[in-house]
Amino acid sequence: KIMTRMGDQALPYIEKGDFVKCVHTLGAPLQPGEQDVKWPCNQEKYITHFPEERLVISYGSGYGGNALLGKKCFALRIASVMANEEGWLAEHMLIMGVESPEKKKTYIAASFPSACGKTNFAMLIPPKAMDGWKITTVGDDIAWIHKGNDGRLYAINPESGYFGVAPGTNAKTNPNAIASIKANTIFTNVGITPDGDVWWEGLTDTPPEGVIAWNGKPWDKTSGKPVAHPNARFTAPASQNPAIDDNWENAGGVPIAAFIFGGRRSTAVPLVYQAFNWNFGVYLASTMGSEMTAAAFGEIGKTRRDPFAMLPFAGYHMGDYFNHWLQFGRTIPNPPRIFGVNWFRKDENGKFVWPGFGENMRVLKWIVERANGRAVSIEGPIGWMPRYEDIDWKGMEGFTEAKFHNVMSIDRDEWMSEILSHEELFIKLYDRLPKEMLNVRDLILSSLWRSPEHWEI
Ligand code: TSX
Ligand code: MN
Repeated sequence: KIMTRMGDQALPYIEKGDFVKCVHTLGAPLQPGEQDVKWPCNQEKYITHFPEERLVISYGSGYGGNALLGKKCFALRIASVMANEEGWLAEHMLIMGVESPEKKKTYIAASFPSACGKTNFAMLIPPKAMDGWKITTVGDDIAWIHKGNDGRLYAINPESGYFGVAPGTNAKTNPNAIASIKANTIFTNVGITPDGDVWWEGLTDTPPEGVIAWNGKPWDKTSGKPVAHPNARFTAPASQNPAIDDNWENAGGVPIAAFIFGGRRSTAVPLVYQAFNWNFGVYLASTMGSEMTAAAFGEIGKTRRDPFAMLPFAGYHMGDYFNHWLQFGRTIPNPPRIFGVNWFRKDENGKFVWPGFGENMRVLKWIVERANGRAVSIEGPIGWMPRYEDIDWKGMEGFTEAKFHNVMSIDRDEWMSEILSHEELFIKLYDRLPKEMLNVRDLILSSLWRSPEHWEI
């Protein structure tokens, strides 16, 4: 009821038969004694999708992503198939409004793989020095995007709540999320304090005494084990977000001026760049990758390619999905601009160079100005890039031009390995890969060789 609009609003559609049938069961309960075996949940689970029948059957998992069938199962996997057939987009994207001091609002949709802080970004609070700039949230996870009669793209958030990762969420990293979970919220796999409150890693600087860990056992501080499961979640009504956008429930959607794609990359990918055009943007999003921070998806530190952050959520072949994006672009005369961002580049000592969080507003300001046809940029090897003086540094003068070069430089050797790694993705998708991907790859390689070996803005 928190995550989706249900009841009276849905009944007329169900009466018409115009709906996606979904059934979920946890399956057989654990037998006495089984709680203590290796797995804290059922080992046998089947999250099955039948796109042709518009049907989902989910068995054996209580995890929100597998049990809230309106979310990943319907709104992304089934909906992406419907979107491909019907000419729209169902995307793993947040939607935000960016309001300028002149009160002009620009809407942006952004896509990041897991562990990049998507919910934090969707609720960003600009730094004090950037007086007059304001971020409003339309959604933090899913966007359904269609063409408007005016040729622009309009996005809605099909959800009504936030199913966000709890660990790391606090009053500094995301004050709006903390405000959103003050009441009417379900917490899963978090720690519980003696007074019945919740706690997780990063919520406060020092853990309280006498906490029960996520697995129901008293937490031993010295064990090195976390109180909350690393994937512990809050489920909170979006209406409780102080930064909720006025149009967040507008069924017509909000007009999208730009798409942002980002990943967690310690090298190679610069802080921000703008794709030369729609096709370059589709390439950028298709080859998006993120370095693993948890063992869940493979080797820690290794870049995992996650095209459009849709790898686990596209309901059909990823090559056809790229082609759908390319075809979609052919039908819009003035498509949204496409940008790549990376908040996670590290210096030679392994330290993050960019402070991130609220300071990302400076990058957003440049993006918004570019999308609105203003702001200067330079033709870099992989896209348009801001010069130091094209970014608003008010209140952040300590971030020197040298540091800016450090997060913006493009190294030919690094990018040649990068392109080879794109190739590894492309050969997996060979039988359905659009020819544009290989053409754009060649054009990027060609401009890498047109630029100095270590290109600095
Ligand atoms: O959410 C993050 N964002 C986006 C915020 C709007 N995180 C957290 C990621 C885990 C989910 C970030 N972490 C971001 C970021 O922009 N950047 C970083 C990396 C970073 C971490 C800590 C610092 C700086 C950068 N701390 C200090 O500089 C003191
Ligand atoms: Mn998601």
